[in-house]
Amino acid sequence: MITLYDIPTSTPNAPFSPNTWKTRYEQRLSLECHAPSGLKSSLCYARYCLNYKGLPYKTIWVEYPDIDRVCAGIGAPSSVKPNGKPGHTLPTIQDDSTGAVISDSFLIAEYLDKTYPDKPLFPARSRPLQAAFTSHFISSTIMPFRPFVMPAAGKLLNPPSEAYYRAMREETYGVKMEEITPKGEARVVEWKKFEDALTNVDKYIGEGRFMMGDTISFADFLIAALLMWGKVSFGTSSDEWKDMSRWNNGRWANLLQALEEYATVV
Ligand SMILES: N[C@@H](CCC(=O)N[C@@H](CS)C(=O)NCC(=O)O)C(=O)O
Repeated sequence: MITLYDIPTSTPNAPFSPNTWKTRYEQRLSLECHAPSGLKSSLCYARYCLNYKGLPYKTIWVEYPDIDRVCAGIGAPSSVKPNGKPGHTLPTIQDDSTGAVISDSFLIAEYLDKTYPDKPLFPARSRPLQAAFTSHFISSTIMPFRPFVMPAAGKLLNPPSEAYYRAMREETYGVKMEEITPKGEARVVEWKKFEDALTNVDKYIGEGRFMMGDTISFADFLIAALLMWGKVSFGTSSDEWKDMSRWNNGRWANLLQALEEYATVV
C-alpha cells in the first residue's frame, strides 16, 4: 500500500476536484504527494505516475504549513524548497510494502520503476535522457511560466496554504504576489518567451504523439503536470489557457486529453 500526500484546494468543483480525488483514491493506497493545489492532482507528477502504473494508493491531504511536520513524522528525506532553502517537499510517497519513503517527483518515478517494473516510466533505458530533459524543462519552461501561474494558483488553496504560499513566493520574488506577473509590454515579451519554450519542446517531440513516439513516459507526465497547472489555475475560459491550447497546433490540449485517463482513473 502506498500513500500519497497531496495539497488540498478550496475549489471542489474545479476540473480536478480535490474531493473527487480524495473519494476516488482514499480506499486505495496511501501515497504522499503535494503539489501546487488544484493542480495538486495536476502538478503532481507522482499521481500521474501511480495512476499510469495502476498501483493502488491512498491520498493524505496536507496543507502547506504542515508539510515539514508531516514529512518529518514519516521520516521523509529533506529536500530543497522552492525558495532554495532546505526542507521537506511534496510529492512524497510512503510505501508500506517496502518501508520506503521517497520525496521528489523524479526520485519517486525511479523508485516506482525499480520496485514495480511493469509499465515503465523510463522505458528502453531512457532514464539518463529523461533526467536531462527534466532538468532542462524545469529551467527553460517551468521557471518562465511560474510568474504567470503562481498568483492564480494561490487562489485555489485553502486559507492556511494560501497565506503560506503567498509569503514564500513574496519572499522569493521580493514583491507582492500581485506584482509577480509582468504587466504591459513586459507581459507580452515574457509570455512569448514561455510560448517559445513550449515550441522548443514541440520540436523535440516532432511527429510523435508522446516524447517517445507512441510510448508514454515520465517526460509526458512532466509536461502534462505543467499544462494542468495552467489549465486548472487560469480556468478553461481564460485567455492564458486558450493561448496554451492553440499553440503548436493544439499539441498541448491534445496531450492532456491523451493522458486524461491517468489523471482521473487508477
Ligand atoms: N523537485 C521537487 C519540487 C517539489 C516542491 O517544490 N514542492 C513544493 C510544492 S509545489 C513544496 O513541497 N513546497 C513546500 C514548501 O514550500 O514548504 C519535486 O519535483 O518533487
